[in-house]
Amino acid sequence: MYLVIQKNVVWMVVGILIIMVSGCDISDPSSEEVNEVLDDSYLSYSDWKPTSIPQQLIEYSNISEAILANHKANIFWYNLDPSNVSVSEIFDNESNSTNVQGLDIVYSPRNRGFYNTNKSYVNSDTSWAGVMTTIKYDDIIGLTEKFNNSYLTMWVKYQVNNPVNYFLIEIGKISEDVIKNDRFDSEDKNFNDKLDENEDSGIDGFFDNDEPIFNKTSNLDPNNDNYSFDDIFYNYQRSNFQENNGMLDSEDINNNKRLDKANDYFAYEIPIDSSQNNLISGYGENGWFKFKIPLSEYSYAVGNPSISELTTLRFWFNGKTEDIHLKIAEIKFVTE
Ligand SMILES: [Ca+2]
Ligand SMILES: [Ca+2]
Ligand SMILES: [Ca+2]
Ligand SMILES: [Ca+2]
Repeated sequence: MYLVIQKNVVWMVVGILIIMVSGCDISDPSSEEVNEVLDDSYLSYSDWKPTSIPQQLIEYSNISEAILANHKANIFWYNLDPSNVSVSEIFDNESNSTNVQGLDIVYSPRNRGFYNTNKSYVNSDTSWAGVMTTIKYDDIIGLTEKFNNSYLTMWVKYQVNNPVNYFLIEIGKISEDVIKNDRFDSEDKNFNDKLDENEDSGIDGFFDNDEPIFNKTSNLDPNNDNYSFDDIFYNYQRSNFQENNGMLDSEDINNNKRLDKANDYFAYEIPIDSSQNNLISGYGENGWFKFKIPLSEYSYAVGNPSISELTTLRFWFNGKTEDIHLKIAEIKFVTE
């Protein structure tokens, strides 16, 4: 069992009972939504960034932050090129020729995550990894007044069948301190918002030679942050790594020029099972289904979240499972 899940199984049961009592309407959306044009907000891979260590993992595991950094597994995310999900694939409607840019997210716990310096990492029950993005203010206008009728909806398809697991979705204020040191780590040494020569080091600020415990035969990339992408086999495992990726990277994902360290958020445990799952509101074709997550029915809260400060959205995964691969065609906040 996974640590976070065990501690919160009571909440899950309560949550499921609430959903059962309130009645869960699983309908076939394909008849009513055939002409739907999917929203492509939040689907560009470049909007998603590495995440800080989830606060509840620190609290429940009784493992220090420094050690949990060594338990970070790999996660990678990408857009296949070009726009590769056709709306007709989901709704079985050949007349709808719209395409959207599907976002693939893969939790790969057998592999060591970036900025995890533990060369002898192996996957364990306390392996973890996640991604986060900033929530656009315009997308949640009106949500505060109608929080009880607000939802996060997502069109999802699993690329690997791995039904006996959960993942976490979190909404609120989430720490940007990815390299956990209470300092703002950035490649932008001279604060000019440009990637200058000798800045593309990864947010650790070191190129390989200067990373601690560098060894030119046995440890070429101690901080495990070197970007690579294999465009022959389309291996994306290291495509979000930051040293020599040609992009200016920093911990500041909301672009307010400082490190936000607060952790005040709502957490939702999402069962991966796509057949017996109260958070699924409908099914499309070809394995697609729609999550509809009631925002007021969170599994638990971390810190003191406020519905008027929903600034960050995080997905994270936990445990030593097989790879979990989500393909997402829409992420949307909805108020009814
Ligand atoms: Ca930091
Ligand atoms: Ca970079
Ligand atoms: Ca580096
Ligand atoms: Ca490196």
